Amino acid sequence: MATSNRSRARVALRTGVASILAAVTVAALSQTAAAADSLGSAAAAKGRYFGAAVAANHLGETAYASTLDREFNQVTPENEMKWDATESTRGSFTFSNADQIVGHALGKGMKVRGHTLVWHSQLPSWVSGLSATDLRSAMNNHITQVMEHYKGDIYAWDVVNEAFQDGGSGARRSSPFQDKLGNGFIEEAFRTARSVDPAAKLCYNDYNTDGVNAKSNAVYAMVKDFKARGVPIDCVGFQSHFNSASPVPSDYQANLQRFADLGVDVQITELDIEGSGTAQATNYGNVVKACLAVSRCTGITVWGVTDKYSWRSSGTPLLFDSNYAAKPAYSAALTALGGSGTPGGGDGSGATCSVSYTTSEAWNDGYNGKVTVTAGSSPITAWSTGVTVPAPQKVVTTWNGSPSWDSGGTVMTVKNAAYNGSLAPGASTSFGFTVQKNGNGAAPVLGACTAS
Ligand code: G2I
Repeated sequence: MATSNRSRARVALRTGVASILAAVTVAALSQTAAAADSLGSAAAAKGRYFGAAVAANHLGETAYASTLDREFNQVTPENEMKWDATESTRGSFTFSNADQIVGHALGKGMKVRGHTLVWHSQLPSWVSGLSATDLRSAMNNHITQVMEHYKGDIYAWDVVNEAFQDGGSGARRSSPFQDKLGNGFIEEAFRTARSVDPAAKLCYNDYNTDGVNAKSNAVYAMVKDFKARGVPIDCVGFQSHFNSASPVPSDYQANLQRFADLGVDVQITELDIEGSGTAQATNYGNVVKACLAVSRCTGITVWGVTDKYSWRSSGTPLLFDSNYAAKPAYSAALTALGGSGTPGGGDGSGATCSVSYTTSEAWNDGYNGKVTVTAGSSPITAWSTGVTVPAPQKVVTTWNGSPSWDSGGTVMTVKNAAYNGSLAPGASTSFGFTVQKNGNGAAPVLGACTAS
């Protein structure tokens, strides 16, 4: 809240100082500053959610959890609900990692999408060894046990994932389910799912179905048939993993619309777009606009919080870089949603920094600490961070930074010196300080780094 107020004050200050700005521009700026300032809140204002795939093992990382909690209002467990994670041994169910994600999400008021009940991948080997009769009962039991466990907690399930082949055939993909149970396995999975949790939305989810093509035509025909025959299906997920070989199709919106016209909701379920800068930002903006243009497109999920942990990290396909700095793609997505385009109501510059600590020297009753300050993906002109030394330690001197202390000399805020505030994206500088231990050898604790 304090940061946000300070940021708004900075925006207001700049607005006032720039007396050459026409009145109409001033009005536009103040409107921008007051707009929704997270992906989730901006999407909610449009009656939609904006979510991210989440991995349980990163929830303990402060920057990961705080970015998730600040920006998103829906989560999809990235791997934790898959068959190999929940039933690696037949009849023995493990929910601890998925429970961690669901607990976190529900505690923050986020929706959870269940991913996924029946999929050929991440399938334990015992499943592929079963006879048809046995496989049918194992599939229905898996759906039943997992859905029972999460009954009431999951707004939508990817009941069946990726059951169609790539390419022009429009055929079903070979899998233990397809090969032994035939086409009817999808219908059976949906009927079982409905009987277990009638309140959950039941979705079919796939990739390379984002535009009109042979594969999406085959899915379309299946959904049309399901609706005609009363097979329970509520939604279709379009994964939307894009890169230069598989760009955002020009008929993306039209394709979403034709499915919506069958009487199902549509969702963008695993969005990531490889690239960087303006090109990536334009693509993200266009995807968001396509969803907003289709009234039954009820939400967008990006496939990860940060490039740092993306399944294709080297393609930097997400909205936050590996230092959790918001990328131009973030601003484009937020702006398309009608938000301010700046993370957490930031100052609009995109300036961020991170800090790390090392002890450079230590002796009997003292040590020299070194803090490295690194700019995020935008250039910065000033930085500031907190350093707390554990009492009764006392900071006796600092260099390469401009400190202010509390009265006890244990908490200081260090701002850049006149000569080391400006850093290029990703560049680092450091400052140092000498501490008198006074009998306590514990290391100092750093506060968050803020930049402008
Ligand atoms: O491949 C991208 C996605 C395509 N649609 C379905 C999604 O469920 C799928 O997600 C990815 C996860 O993002 C990866 O994290 O599914 C992959 C597996 O098919 C996941 O990768 C696996 C690795 O292959 C394993 O080695 C690893 O143990 O992640 C596991 C957990 O980290």
